[in-house]
Amino acid sequence: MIKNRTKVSKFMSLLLRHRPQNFGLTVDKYGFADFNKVFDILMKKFPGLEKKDVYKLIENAPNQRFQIKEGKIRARYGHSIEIKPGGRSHTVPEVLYHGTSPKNWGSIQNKGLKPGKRKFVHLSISVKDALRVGKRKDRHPLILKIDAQTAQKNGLPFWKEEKVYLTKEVPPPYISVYKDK
Ligand code: HQG
Repeated sequence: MIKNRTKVSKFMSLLLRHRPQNFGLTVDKYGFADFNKVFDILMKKFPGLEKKDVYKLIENAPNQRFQIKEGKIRARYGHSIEIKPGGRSHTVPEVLYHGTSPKNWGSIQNKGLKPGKRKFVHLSISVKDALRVGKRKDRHPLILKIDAQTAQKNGLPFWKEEKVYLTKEVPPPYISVYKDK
């Protein structure tokens, strides 16, 4: 059993979302890498790590960061490397949410949501998830409501990765501040 689960998960994010090339790892256009190669790289950094630890870490992650399929592994979202999202544009719920720092609101109002260092804007399916994401940025995050269905009707593509929706950007007309009833 591994003790440093968070460290392993963070390192896997670095490997599969941001810097595969730094570790001699090749990923395909969807971001999939050979699981055994990833495991070899992980073992060098975390001696004693076993494959079952990695499987368990992936299965137990509440936000389904990684996917293992047919001997390959990928990060489902969060990339700064160029990847194609899996599958086609998905039908979206009427609204999606985005948790951010209140400091960003002025700029978001002007420019809309932009992917920043990542390749996609990340949207949540619930206020609860958006709060968790926003709390990474501010103790009292701002929750934004995204008029996703209208945006999709007007041609914006969305891709679903478990509980996260990805899109290229969200223009200001589809964004408002979420208010608790
Ligand atoms: C903000 C985590 C100013 C945006 C989470 C966000 C998520 C703007 C920040 C996933 C802006 C980028 C992604 C604009 C966007 N002006 N600020 N025009 N447009 N922003 O970390 O969405 O836990 O790259 O609001 O769970 O916070 O690692 O994106 O605050 O699903 O698995 O720019 O990462 O996943 O921050 O988080 P990030 P995010 P893991």
